[in-house]
Amino acid sequence: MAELKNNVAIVVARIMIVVAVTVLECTKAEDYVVGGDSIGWTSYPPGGASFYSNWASNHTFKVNDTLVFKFESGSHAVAILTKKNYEECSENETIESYLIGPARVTLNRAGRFYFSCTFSGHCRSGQKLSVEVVTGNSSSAPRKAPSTSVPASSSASLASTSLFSFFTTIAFNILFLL
Ligand SMILES: *[C@@H]1O[C@H](CO)[C@@H](O)[C@H](O)[C@H]1NC(C)=O
Ligand SMILES: *[C@@H]1O[C@H](CO)[C@@H](O)[C@H](O)[C@H]1NC(C)=O
Ligand SMILES: *[C@@H]1O[C@H](CO)[C@@H](O)[C@H](O)[C@H]1NC(C)=O
Ligand SMILES: *[C@@H]1O[C@H](CO)[C@@H](O)[C@H](O)[C@H]1NC(C)=O
Ligand SMILES: [Cu+2]
Repeated sequence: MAELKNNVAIVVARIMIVVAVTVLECTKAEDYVVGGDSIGWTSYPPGGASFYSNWASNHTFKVNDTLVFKFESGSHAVAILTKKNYEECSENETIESYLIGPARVTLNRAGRFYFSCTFSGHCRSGQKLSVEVVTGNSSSAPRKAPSTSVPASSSASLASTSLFSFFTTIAFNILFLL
């Protein structure tokens, strides 16, 4: 009987390790296509300047997630600006700029980022985006409900989630049998 309990304890410990690894995988960095796949990064987005802030409010961005700006090189660009220059659409004063589309920008710190197109007039017509980035831990970064613009690795997260419930169910069944 003692031996059986030991064996069960080992199995439960193994399951707990698998569950822990699965949970860690759920917090790995994701790619977000700015504005969604069909609109992308463009001047005159539908609804004007509120379009990209609405898009941003549909997501929770964590440190090391990547924004993918989809645009045609030579027609648009993307730059990181200061708050002041973002608000005033002074897109000629950039911190960092990306001229080749699609541009991948990793959100490498927590806090707020300000982006705009650097082509004349595009910022004022609504091609600007500000995002708040949170430290990537589960207590501070609850995921929002999935929206139409699904992040690229969501199928992986879904698989992890079902794996998680699968192993949790097994763990509870074994504990119940004890
Ligand atoms: C944000 O999410 C809402 C509700 O899911 C959706 O109707 C809307 O189109 C989304 N907005 C953008 C810009 O993706
Ligand atoms: C982000 O990535 C860097 C480099 O890969 C790593 O050192 C850092 O720990 C990561 N930060 C988070 C919060 O995942
Ligand atoms: C950017 O443009 C503004 C006016 O639109 C001008 O005052 C400022 O000097 C320019 N800055 C640079 C670095 O060219
Ligand atoms: C997780 O979030 C808490 C509360 O927001 C914060 O105090 C803590 O430093 C975060 N941990 C990491 C590893 O980012
Ligand atoms: Cu542009």
